[in-house]
Amino acid sequence: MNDMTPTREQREARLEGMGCKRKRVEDIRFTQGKGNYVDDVKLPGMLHGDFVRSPHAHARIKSINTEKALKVPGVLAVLTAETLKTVNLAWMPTLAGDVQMVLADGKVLFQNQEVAFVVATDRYAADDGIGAVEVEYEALPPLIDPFTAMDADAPMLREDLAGKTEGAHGPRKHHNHIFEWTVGDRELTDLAFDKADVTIKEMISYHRTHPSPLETCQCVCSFDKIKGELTIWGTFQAPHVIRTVVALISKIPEHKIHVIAPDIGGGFGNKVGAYPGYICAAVATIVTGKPVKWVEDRMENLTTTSFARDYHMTTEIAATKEGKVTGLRVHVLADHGAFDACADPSKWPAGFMNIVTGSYDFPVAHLAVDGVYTNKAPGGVAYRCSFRVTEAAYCIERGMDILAQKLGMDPAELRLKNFIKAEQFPYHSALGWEYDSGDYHTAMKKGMETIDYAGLRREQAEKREAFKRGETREIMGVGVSFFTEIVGAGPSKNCDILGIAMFDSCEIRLHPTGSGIARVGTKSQGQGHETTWAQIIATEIGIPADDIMVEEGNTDTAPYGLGTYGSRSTPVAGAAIALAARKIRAKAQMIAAYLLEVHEGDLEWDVDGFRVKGLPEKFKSMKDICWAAYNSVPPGMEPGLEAVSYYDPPNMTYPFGAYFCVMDIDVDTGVYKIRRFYALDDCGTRINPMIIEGQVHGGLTEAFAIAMGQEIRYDATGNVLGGSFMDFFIPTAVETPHWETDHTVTPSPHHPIGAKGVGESPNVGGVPAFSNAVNDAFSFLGSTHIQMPHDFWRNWEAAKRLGVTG
Ligand code: MCN
Ligand code: CUM
Repeated sequence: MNDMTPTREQREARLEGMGCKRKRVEDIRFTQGKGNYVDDVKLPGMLHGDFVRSPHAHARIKSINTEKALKVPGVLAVLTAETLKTVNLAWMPTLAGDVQMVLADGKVLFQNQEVAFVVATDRYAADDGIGAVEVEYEALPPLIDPFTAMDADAPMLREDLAGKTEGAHGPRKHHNHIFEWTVGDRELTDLAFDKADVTIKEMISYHRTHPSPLETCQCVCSFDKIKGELTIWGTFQAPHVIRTVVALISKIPEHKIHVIAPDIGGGFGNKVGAYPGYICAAVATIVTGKPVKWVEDRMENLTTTSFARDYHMTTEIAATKEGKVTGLRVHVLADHGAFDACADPSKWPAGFMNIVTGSYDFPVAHLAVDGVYTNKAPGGVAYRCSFRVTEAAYCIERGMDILAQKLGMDPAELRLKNFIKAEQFPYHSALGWEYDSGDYHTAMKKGMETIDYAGLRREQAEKREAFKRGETREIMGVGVSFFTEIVGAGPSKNCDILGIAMFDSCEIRLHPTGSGIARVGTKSQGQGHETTWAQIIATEIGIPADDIMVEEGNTDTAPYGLGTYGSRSTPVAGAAIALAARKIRAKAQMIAAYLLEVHEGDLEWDVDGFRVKGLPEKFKSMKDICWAAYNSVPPGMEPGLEAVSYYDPPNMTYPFGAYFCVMDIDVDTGVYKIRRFYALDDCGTRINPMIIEGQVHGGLTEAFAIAMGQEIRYDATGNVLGGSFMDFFIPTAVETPHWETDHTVTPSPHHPIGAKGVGESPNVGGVPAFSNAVNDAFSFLGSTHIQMPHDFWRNWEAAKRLGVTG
């Protein structure tokens, strides 16, 4: 070795592998306006489609007259349910086992529902056409309040289900009932409550909100009549699933359907579902023989595609007087809107809501969820939710605070007392999960020390006294939130989408000169997969991350994967990537042994190549091996260096975190100031700390928005009140607090690289931290629970209700 030989550390650094704060490679094009989004797809002769939408929340359609619209210059076609019936596409299946109207068939069930699809030479002509379609409605009584959905005299929303007493998830109790889902032991739980020293009960609502990504949902469909092939560019979080669904409902053979998800401008769960726009654009291209583009506007996005939450959770906790929890009982009234279009794994009508025991050692628990129809837009699983883990975490974290208040205990102390202990992992929860790993006490204590929790509580006590003496009009709240997530759907034993097991996949192909391409079944919408997937490969096979191109989103080239949502990409595809890389390394080892004329077993892996044990100068780098793979492989071995891996995880991963929010609220104006927000996350092995931090910042900003203002509200007749950015709170840099991030590392024992997901954690843990801060501020005035969102007006209203302001 001479002086020029790089050190081991230099070789490792050059790889930019796992643990490196590698800069995001995709940002080079994003920050220069060079991304390639669906709306950038412009094909010769392309037409534009747009919807006639219902002004009513509930109405019968007496007639649709398209004659005048068809005379509008530029308008070529107007699709209605009647047209779609000729191709058997007036209704489509939902991922939740329900059916959904593509275009209104006989009646409309929510405001802005799709009624007709106008296809024209440009968007303006389509809009003129929309204005010329004549629809005659007969208004019906709307059902907006989910608490009245199952009243005896509630209007029947879904006439197509009239008389059906069985739904996709069991018996239906009422004509507006979708399913009842129960988990846990009811009898033992009731018994725990009978014997409890202390119990609490509170109706905790998680309001309706919307992920509102920067780019709305959109697609371009192009049918080639000669080849019989359909190409769809779309904002899809799960392109392969879309291809299979299109094949199943269109009868076009799956190999003749090409689905391409190009760059996506944020998804947040909004782009998982299948929407009427996709079906209509596909039908329209087949009917007209020309490519058809459909692009939602902001209002359409906010009011029709995939809302989030709308869970009303009656929460009860039983405990001993010393504060040991003994039972949890939760009933959820789930408002699904007009169709059950929740994008959950098939067997999970309420997602993973049964993680509601959270981070605590509940001996028994029972959860019951009733899903109901209302005259609101469908959806329900979106917005960094980990399949309803957001709701579950909010429920239990609010519940624990309310219990602490009743016991007169500190909320952090109550949590520490009830945490699952490090030695209890793998831990079997009362509601059926096996938590893979965790060290909650360490995380919580680290957080408490960092923010000087005890000092904050002392300050709060002093401020409360000062408030009582009339010396200040400000109240101070410390919000504590400790969450456990469940991400990585999922094991095929209990997770599928329309019967397809939720594995994920990676194909790596290395080129002779020592670079390569990795194709993965997931699809980034901003999470930085192009950067981080290459880092996993770099560490596993010693090729610099810069020399690995990552490609996702083209169903013709990527191996079949179930897509990106539920923070599943790292837990599932991340494992497939590592395992594909290990297959390559195994073959590379054989080639290296052949080149070095030793036995495979005589070699050891060393950063970026193989070395003969005990003979350090005998070394073959991965780059050398790539070249050799194309010209001098051992006799009998196939040339080339590539591998595919399909990974079916043995379990989910269970990331966790400790979040703290310090807030001051002026009782006379309701104006709050977030003094401090500290977020400690444990997502196991960290692939790229900078990307994780970015994910946490983004998720916390969304959590802040949801907890403190965002809401899709409806008036009593079903008019959407949060349908534009005038009414729907999108925080800017001005409102957004400063985020302090921290971490511990508790690897997943079953994941090849020990990594857990992180994308949704900040939203899951963030919302309860904000809400608990507000509630904690008001608690000394006798309040137990104030509903979100905690905007200035609601804070002021709470102060007024509690008699501390006029
Ligand atoms: N990561 C890491 N180390 C870990 C875990 C994750 O470095 N231990 C990195 C990953 O390599 C990846 C990113 O963090 O680059 C997120 O990974 P993961 O937690 O596996 O989540 P997914 O990639 O599956 O992303 C989905 C998740 C979801 S469900 C929503 S909703 C959400 C979120 O990601 N939508 C987003 N974050 C988003 N971020 C952006 N910019 N845009 C969205 O639409
Ligand atoms: Cu639930 S929002 Mo994300 O899973 O795409």
